[in-house]
Amino acid sequence: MTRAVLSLGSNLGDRLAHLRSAVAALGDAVLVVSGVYETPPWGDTDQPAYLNAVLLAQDPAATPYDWLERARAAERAAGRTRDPQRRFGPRTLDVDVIAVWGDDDEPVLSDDPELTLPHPRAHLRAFVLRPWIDIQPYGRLPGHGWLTDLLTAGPVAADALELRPRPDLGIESTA
Ligand code: PH2
Ligand code: MG
Ligand code: MG
Repeated sequence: MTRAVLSLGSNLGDRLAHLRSAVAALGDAVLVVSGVYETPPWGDTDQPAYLNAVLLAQDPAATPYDWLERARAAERAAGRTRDPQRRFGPRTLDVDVIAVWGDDDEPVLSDDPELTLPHPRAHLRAFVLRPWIDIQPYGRLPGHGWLTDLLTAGPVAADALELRPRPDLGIESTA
């Protein structure tokens, strides 16, 4: 059994529909979904604003690589194309595996470049931490500590002020 925190992002096309399609693609594995946030582009700033959210998923059989494969399948279904010249460029749907926990509730650690766990930049990204706190207020990012501490530290705190909650937009599955 594994549990996984996945982050969702979209800044091309019907952004809300893309986030919803990811929740639908993950189906019964989804335990809880955060609110949706409108977020300025981080890293490569010359691109449209994103909608971001985070979800917690659980599956009795999934390995960490199964979560990666499900994330990629959801991206493909949303018509994701990759520009090799622009690693952090605009995308219809980005689904990132942020952290995974095993049966024993211990975090999975991996330095495989294909699937680094926890995600190597999660602690720097207000657009991941803020929605994650929605669903796990006492959550910790393995290796980095409390989410609430990370969100209030240094440059992340400044970014957090730029996030706009969008309570008018929901992506929770109604099925
Ligand atoms: N994803 C990126 C690069 N920059 N900025 C925001 N606000 N949200 C994202 O999801 C995002 C980003 C690459 O994965
Ligand atoms: Mg990403
Ligand atoms: Mg990605």
